Parts: sequence; structure tokens; C-alpha cells
Amino acid sequence: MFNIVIFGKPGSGKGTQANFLKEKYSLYHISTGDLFRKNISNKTKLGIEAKSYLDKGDLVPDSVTIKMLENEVLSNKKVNGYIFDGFPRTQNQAESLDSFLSSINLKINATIALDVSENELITRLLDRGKTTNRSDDQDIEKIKNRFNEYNTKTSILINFYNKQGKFYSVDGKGSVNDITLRLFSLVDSLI
Ligand code: B4P
Repeated sequence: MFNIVIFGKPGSGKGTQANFLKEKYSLYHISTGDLFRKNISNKTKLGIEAKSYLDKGDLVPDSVTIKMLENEVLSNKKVNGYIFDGFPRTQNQAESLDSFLSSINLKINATIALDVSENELITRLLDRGKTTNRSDDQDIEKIKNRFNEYNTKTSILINFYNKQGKFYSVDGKGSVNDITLRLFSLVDSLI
């Protein structure tokens, strides 16, 4: 099993690139953002709870997010590995993920960050906001709040995974294809 965390600021291309990684390495892709949006559109109890956080650009509480992630892994165990997209986003989530994976004899092999400037990200997210109904992509203040959530709660995980010798950063600026090739070359060197 080869398990990857794809990491980066909002809009850095985690979801975009996870789709290519999943195909090439036959991984099971778990996007916590997609899971929340699916629950919101199906108006489930979880979706109703998550909606107010997503709408403001806040992180959904760990108590909700960790359980959801664990259920998704346990429901999809016959796979070659996982790609965790948008999870973990807090120290508590990262520690929970390590202990949960170790309880089922798995571990994270690599955490790969996509490095992109906030100015470029604002352009990408506002562009996406024009063609989708994602409320968190349509308002610059909400986008800035998402950066603030990342800078205060998520960026500490760079140190967390660095200490474990598992952190890698890839330049996330350029064409989607160029970035995919950078990621493939890194993963090929790790497998
Ligand atoms: P996510 O769904 O994870 O969304 P994201 O960070 O905005 O997007 P991502 O980095 O995947 O970017 P993408 O490829 O789509 O989170 C949304 C919300 O869910 C969070 O704010 C939070 O509220 C909640 N949430 C999720 N996980 C959570 C957790 N673990 N704990 C608590 N709360 C959680 O790309 C963005 C855009 O850029 C796209 O339009 C794409 O086409 C474009 N793009 C991609 N690569 C490009 C490139 N190279 N050049 C130009 N454009 C590019």
C-alpha cells in the first residue's frame, strides 16, 4: 500500500492533481471537501451541520471530520492505497489519522504539498466561482478567511510531517500537465 496526503492552500490544485495520481497509481481518492459537498447537496444531517462552516470558509469541526474520514476508509479497504485530499487540516486531524491508520496496520508514506502564491490562488478560486455555485469561491473575504484558516491551523503540519521525514513540496504554478509530471516524477522516486 502507498498512502499519500496531498497538501496545500485552498485552490492549490489538490483535487485537480489527486485525480491524476489516483489513476496512475490505482489509489482510492478521499476528498473531505467533496464528501462535505455531497452531503450538503443530499441534505443529510452531516451536510446540514457542515454547510454553515463551508459557507463562511471555516474549517468543519474535527469531531465531525475525523469520524467521516475513518468511515470512508473502513468502507473502502480493498484498495492499493489512499490519496487523502484536504485531510488532515489540523494537528488533531493529523495525529488522529496516524493513530487510526496504525490501528489498521497502515501509515502515511508521503505528504506532498503544492506550493502556489496567494495572489495566484485568489485568481483561480474567483474564476471557479464564476462557473460553479460554490459560495466559498465567490467572495474575496471568504477566500481570505480560508487562507487564514490554513495559515493558523494547517500550515503547522509541514513541521509535523517534516519531523517524520515524509514532507515533500512541489511547485504548483504552471500548467496542470506540468504539475502532474512533477508529481509523477516525485512519486516514482518514492515508491
Ligand atoms: P476543499 O474541497 O478541500 O477545497 P479547496 O482547498 O478549495 O481546493 P483544492 O486545493 O482541491 O483545489 P482544486 O484542485 O479544486 O475544501 C473546501 C472546504 O471544505 C474547506 O474550506 C472547509 O470548509 C471544508 N473542509 C474540507 N476538508 C476539511 C477538513 N479536513 N477539516 C475541516 N474542514 C474541511 O483547484 C482549484 C481551482 O484551480 C479549480 O478551478 C482548478 O481548475 C484550478 N486549477 C487547478 N490547478 C491549476 C493550474 N495549474 N493552473 C490554473 N488553474 C488551476
